[in-house]
Amino acid sequence: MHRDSKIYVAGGQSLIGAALLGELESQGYGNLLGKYTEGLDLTDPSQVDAYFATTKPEYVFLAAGKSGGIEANRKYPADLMRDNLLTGCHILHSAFQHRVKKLLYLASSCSYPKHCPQPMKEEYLLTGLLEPTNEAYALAKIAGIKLCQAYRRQYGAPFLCGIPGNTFGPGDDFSGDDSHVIPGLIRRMHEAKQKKAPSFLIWGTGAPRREFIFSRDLAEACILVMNEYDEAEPINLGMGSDISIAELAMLLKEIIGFRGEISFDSSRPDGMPVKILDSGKLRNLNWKPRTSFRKALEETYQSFLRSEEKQDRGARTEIKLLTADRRPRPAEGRARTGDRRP
Ligand code: GFB
Repeated sequence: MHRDSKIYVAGGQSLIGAALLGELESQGYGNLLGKYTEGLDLTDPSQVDAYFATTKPEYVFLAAGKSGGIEANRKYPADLMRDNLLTGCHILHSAFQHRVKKLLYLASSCSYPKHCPQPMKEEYLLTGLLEPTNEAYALAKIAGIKLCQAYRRQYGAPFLCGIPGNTFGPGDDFSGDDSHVIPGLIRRMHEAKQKKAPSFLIWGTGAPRREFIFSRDLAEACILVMNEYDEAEPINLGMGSDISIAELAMLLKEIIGFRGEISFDSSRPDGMPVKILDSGKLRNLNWKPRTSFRKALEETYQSFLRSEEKQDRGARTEIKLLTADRRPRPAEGRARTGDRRP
């Protein structure tokens, strides 16, 4: 990519998409698309094609498609699968039709089998059954990988696939129940701190291990891959270290300042027992994460606090406006008087 190349980040409002736009901008790429595309429905092929025809992007990062944590995957498997299948399908086809120079499709580490040897190498994809809690979403992501490879094989399309670890960062979905573990724990633990709750319940046993990657570091890795990698085989995008959910909860407890006890709700599912990527190929491109895990968690917590403050301010303004609405306004009085005039 050149600094003036036209680059489209599909899913620019998603956690990874927004981080990509931010990182591209800070590296001096100035011709970016995807920041303001709220009206565009990526599950509609005609809208996607019209967008490509009008904007003519040269490079595409495909970070679109709904995602969510273990509970969202339990509640909405159809929505997650359909959205990711359609989005992937239409963007890949339009990118092929409009001859983009390169496209990087972002899959997910849940595409690997439930009982995969660890760390997971790219060649272990499709060597075993998937984790049931995210099977629908994972199948859609695998279909995306396979579709990229099929376009490459049949038409020589310059499509790449990256497989990120569990991503987190500022601007994450902190909604609580449907979020991934880091933003979900941040919200729930912060609320427990505010209520001075004596204890806090972690979902599952706390034993599963996850490899997390900070969204800004991931964005940097994606840009490097776009510039330096050109193989049909996917490339893992991981930090290289992992942590148990129980250890993660203790770290967040310290950062958030929650003083109660931590306990575990083992009636809830654990999901995959371990998910650690072998990111040797990425290391060979000379990539290393810049941000320490603790600093990345702190930055994410600060972003949560800012978003809460913004919401509180919004709610206060709304209350003020409602109260003001109920007061008789001089203008209204004048209008009424005026109305009575002949
Ligand atoms: O991040 P997470 O929702 O998804 O959960 P997965 C990771 C682990 O944290 C699971 C536990 O063992 C959860 O049971 N956990 C503990 C919590 N407390 C909480 C909490 O408050 N919220 C959440 N969300 N989890 C997802 C897939 O799997 O990984 C998606 O479901 C996606 O499809 C994503 O691929 C990367 O890592 O288990």
